[in-house]
Amino acid sequence: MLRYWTAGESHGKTLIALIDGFPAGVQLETDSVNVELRRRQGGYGRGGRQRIETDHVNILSGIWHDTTLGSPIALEVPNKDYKLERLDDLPRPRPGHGDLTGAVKFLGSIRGILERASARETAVRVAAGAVAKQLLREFGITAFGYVVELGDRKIPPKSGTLDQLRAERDKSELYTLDVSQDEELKQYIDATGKEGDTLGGVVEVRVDGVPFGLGTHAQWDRKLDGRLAQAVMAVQAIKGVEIGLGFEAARRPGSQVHDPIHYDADAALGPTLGYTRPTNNAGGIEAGMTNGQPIVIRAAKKPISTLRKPLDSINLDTKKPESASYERSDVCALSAASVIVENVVAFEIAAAMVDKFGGDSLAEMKARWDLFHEMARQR
Ligand code: EPS
Repeated sequence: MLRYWTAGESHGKTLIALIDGFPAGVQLETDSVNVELRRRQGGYGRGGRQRIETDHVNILSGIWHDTTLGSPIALEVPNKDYKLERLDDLPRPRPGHGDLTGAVKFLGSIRGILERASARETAVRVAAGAVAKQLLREFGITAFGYVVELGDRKIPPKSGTLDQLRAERDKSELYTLDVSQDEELKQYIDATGKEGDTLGGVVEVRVDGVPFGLGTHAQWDRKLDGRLAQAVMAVQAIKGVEIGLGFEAARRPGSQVHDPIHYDADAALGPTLGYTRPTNNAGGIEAGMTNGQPIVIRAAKKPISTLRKPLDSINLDTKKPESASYERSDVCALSAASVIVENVVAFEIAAAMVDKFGGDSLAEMKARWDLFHEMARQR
């Protein structure tokens, strides 16, 4: 079973991820993890913290000569802005954050909640996902995330090869698939920031090269769509998750939702095993199992909860009405969310791969992958 936990506070010494159940024999490149970490720090609309940090990973255990051992992998992303002991508590809970509920639930301070609830923690989730991607790469599986809506603006994904789309996204300061909209979107973010307000949006992740049969219909907590939804919903500020058509499927008759099944012997060596589908409204998952089509998953991110023009709140000590506290924050962290969701999705796909093909070593996984494909093509 491949899984991970994280530890660390936003202004504590360091962020930690502990990955357990990662197969032996995978070459790990630190640089590929660092590229993802720097992408997470980018995107237009970020605040002051990203000018302080230059995120990088230290791999503390689980490798020898840059190759995984099958033992737990501890990852660290240190915080340059380490100042927790010098920070005061916040008196007035900020609506939308965990400030009020956390302070009451844990009978403690707001600071003690916000430091852990902060989206800073996603740095180390991205690091864990970037390690998982290096296992997926061995099987030709890629996860690719981009922004499709920003506030009330839509930036529909374009068609093209994965390389073309990646090149377009990497040109865009917003991580969309249409760089020509950047200037207008930047002005929208600037205008919103000037008002003391913030913006959210929708990100989409596409996973290509996924084999048949990850996840299972047989038990609810091993259905892959459920696992993906949990991982994505658990990203800070995510309020909705859709797979394939998602909510739109509820508005159409069945004939315009379900993907017809065809067979094309020429495609039998690819992920579809030849069972081609003219549409992919299911987003690559039927009955909790992958069907050889790309997985398509979207996440709705609410606007950042810290507002420079604060909402009504109370003073938690006096209970008297006061405006919410303000701490340095971002106007829009949607581009970062596309990187985070891409990486948490990658981790879940890697976990499902380990479930299906065994997790002791890469060599054994590859042998079982080959055997399964050979048997499945004869089914
Ligand atoms: C973040 C770091 C944080 C925030 C942001 C995300 O750093 P600081 O609090 O020092 O400015 O900028 O967190 C939030 C917006 C949030 O709501 O938690 C990061 O590295 O992503």
